[in-house]
Amino acid sequence: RTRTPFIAGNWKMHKTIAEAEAFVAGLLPRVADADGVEVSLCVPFTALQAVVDSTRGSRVEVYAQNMHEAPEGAFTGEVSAAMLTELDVHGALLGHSERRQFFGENDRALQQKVPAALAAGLKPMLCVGETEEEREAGDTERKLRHQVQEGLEKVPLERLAEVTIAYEPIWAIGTGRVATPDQAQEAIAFVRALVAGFDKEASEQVRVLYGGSVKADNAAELLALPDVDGALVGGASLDPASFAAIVDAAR
Ligand code: G2H
Repeated sequence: RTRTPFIAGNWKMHKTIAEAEAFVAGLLPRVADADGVEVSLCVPFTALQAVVDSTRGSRVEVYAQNMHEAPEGAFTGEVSAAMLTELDVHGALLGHSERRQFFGENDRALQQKVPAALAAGLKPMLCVGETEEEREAGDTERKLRHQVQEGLEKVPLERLAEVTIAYEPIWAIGTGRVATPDQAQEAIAFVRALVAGFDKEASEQVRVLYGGSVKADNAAELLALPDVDGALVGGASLDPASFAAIVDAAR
């Protein structure tokens, strides 16, 4: 394999500082030997500093779950890239389906957010995926094409390979309904082909993750697929033992 496997946990709106610190204490010994796997946690803003401090020197990188595209301004409730880099945060999850669904985040904002993150020194993880209705209507590829093309459009070509893309079919998120291996491979290969439309070489380097009800017992099968470079894990990332088991499956 030429691409480093990447397992990211997305805590969503879970964990106080105390709970986050207890999680890290449980996780670090369990992933100390996970050589060759990139591991990150997408953490609520309030616990970022604590998780950065408690994971320093480990293999675990820390991502925010959102970031505003502007450097500063009258955007009440939002957080800028500089506010994140000041805390030594490594990256930012961008365009998670819950942000799109509940907070009106759209492709136009993401077109700004992905390059803004890169320019500030944050690793962007762009989330894409179709709804159940879109899949049933045969619109999966059209939706993915739109989201990937908009999200990457303003990224300088020489930095394209630094973007991670998470393919999360919305019907598989938090539902226990994981995509079949065929569905995951097909959609992720399609996402990679879309990246090739910008730059062939970058498409071979970009990591594309699968997300949606990944658990310790289905991870190995998904991670063995040729185009699947890792997983974005929600529910199963809340417990250190189950998250570490998924990291283990990527080795
Ligand atoms: C999809 C995923 C992580 P879950 O949102 O982002 O969540 O693993 O709970 O389906």
